[in-house]
Amino acid sequence: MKRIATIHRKTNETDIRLKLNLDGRGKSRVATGIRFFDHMLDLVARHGAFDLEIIAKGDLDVDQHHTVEDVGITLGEAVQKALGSKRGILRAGYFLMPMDETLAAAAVDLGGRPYCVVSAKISASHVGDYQTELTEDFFQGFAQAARANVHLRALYGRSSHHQVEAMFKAFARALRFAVSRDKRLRSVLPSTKGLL
Ligand SMILES: [Mn+2]
Repeated sequence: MKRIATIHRKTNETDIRLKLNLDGRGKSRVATGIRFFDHMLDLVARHGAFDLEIIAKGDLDVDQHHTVEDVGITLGEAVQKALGSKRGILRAGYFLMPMDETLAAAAVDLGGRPYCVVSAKISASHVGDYQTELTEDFFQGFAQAARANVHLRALYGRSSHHQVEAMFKAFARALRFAVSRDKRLRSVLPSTKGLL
């Protein structure tokens, strides 16, 4: 069964079209109107080995908040949809991602409990054209919609660009593990509760 999802999410603030293949080759086509954010989403596809298409039209004349948060929500919805029953997946994953002087950690659990913690002290208010603080809003949106635990931390670093980027890369690689399938566990639900 192909683990793909196509989502069109439209509100008064944003209009987002997203296609996801969890078993892709890292190909992406992303246009959100925020160049640095496009760069981060391209990374999510490449480091997660997903195929990802996102066309987002948001009210950037207000600010970037709605667009970034809603892309997070839409990506979370797509992961949830593409995973289906979640039978046979590893369910949880973590990654420690260095980027030059920066180190970031990510842990993801697709166990059905939405919760997000982002811990980073980033000095720049903007990286390129992107409002740095929205990184947390993106991952909050993702965690709620994917019903996932997402914990992210920039442990240290100098460059704000590197800190944000290392967190996105760590997240993508942690998620890549969490959605991976183990043939041996093909029909097994990775929970003793019997529901995910
Ligand atoms: Mn970069």
